[in-house]
Amino acid sequence: MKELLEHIAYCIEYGKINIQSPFPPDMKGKKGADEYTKEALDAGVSPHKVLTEGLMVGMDKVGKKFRENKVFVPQVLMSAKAMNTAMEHLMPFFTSGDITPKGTFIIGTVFGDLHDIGKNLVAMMLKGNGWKVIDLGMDVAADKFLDTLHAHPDAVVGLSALLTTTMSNMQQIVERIREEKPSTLIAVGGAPVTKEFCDKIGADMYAPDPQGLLEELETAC
Ligand code: B1M
Repeated sequence: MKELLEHIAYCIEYGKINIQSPFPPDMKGKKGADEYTKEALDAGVSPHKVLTEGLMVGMDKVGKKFRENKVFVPQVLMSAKAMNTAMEHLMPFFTSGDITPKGTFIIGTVFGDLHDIGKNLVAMMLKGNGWKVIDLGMDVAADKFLDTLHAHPDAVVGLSALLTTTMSNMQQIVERIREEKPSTLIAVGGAPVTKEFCDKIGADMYAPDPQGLLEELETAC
């Protein structure tokens, strides 16, 4: 089991998506994050373990190398693709049997920001906990959040940002929502975001991770 988790982390770290993927060249023809994730789940490894002790471990390593300029955007993109592909296998395990949704949650990564792995994870966990999730993707403008909100007036809005430079775009979106639909509950999150920042821009909830967000929603809704 430990070996499978190590394989998963390694495939994320080096951006090996699946057996067909020719990247990285020295892993050509070998299994990737796709196959190892499926194998681990089939072998009874818990989805939570696959996520935290396999996928996230690999992504943490990429993050450190990226910061130190030891890998560059194309390699990180391959890691992201491998991570998103592997996460597809986790989805059914996080899907609850609830028929009546707890509410509607509109989520997106704010405009200017192309990081979607964390946002996808949050969306997956919310779905698994009985929320109807409308995922607007990444690089999402205020207008798109508002159009969707007008179509789903009782929805909670969740904004994700991974860059210190795009955090300020959260503020613009919050301001627009407050102008047009002041009673909307707004949650913010993403690595550089803090509770202080949340309060400063007038959002309602901050959570460092999906579990924290679920707890905040439990209290607020
Ligand atoms: Co980028 N990147 N990146 N990157 N990237 C970071 C974020 C960075 C910290 C790397 C570094 O320098 N160490 C750095 C940001 C520095 C800063 O602003 N302080 C950075 C940079 C600089 C950049 C570029 C500017 C690089 C360049 O072009 N020179 C560029 C910007 C592009 C853009 O967005 N306009 C860029 C590009 C990219 C890629 C496209 C190559 C790729 C993204 C691919 C994709 O997402 N599809 C990428 C990646 C993968 C990363 C790192 C390596 C990993 C991010 C990630 O997915 N983490 C990252 C370094 C790192 O984080 N160690 C880095 C895993 C994910 C599960 O965690 O997203 O934090 P996270 O989500 C968590 C929580 O934050 C929380 O829950 C999730 C699960 O626990 N959460 C929420 C997230 N959203 C939430 C919303 C909520 C609640 C909780 O409520 C609504």
